[in-house]
Amino acid sequence: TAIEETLVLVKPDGVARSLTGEILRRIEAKGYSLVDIRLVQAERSLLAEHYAEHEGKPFYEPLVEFMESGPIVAIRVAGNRVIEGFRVLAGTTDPTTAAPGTIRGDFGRDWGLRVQQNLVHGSDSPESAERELKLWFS
Ligand code: DAT
Ligand code: MG
Repeated sequence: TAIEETLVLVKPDGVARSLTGEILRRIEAKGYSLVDIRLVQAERSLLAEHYAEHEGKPFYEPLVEFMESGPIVAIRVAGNRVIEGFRVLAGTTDPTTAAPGTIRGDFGRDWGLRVQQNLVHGSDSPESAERELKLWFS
């Protein structure tokens, strides 16, 4: 086994739609552990660091504005290969085609209308997880 930690964010759309409990339920049902959790109104500086890899892309500005638009639930999650495993639970980036049974596939709404609004974030690698956990929990 390889016990890892990852950063999960319930984005403002997930919080506003009262899906936090459902998302936590899926994380716990999979056998992962909640290590820490907080409700955050994210500052632009935090979001700029969090999404540094996307700076300059056409969707960057709307993405950051959306992430500033309301509270986010940040969760430190631990488990065996949880970094990859949570991304499987989340489903692909575009909810329009995310598989049924995934968070984005079951609850995400048409991406064409609300490009950034795909309910959750999960770190994509051990390096990202370490960097992002420091940003959101320090
Ligand atoms: P993920 O969140 O699946 O890791 P990502 O890191 O590539 O995806 O992008 C971060 C967020 O930016 C994503 O959750 C939604 C938005 N996004 C990504 N690609 C996009 C695109 N081509 N058009 C609009 N928004 C996009
Ligand atoms: Mg990403």
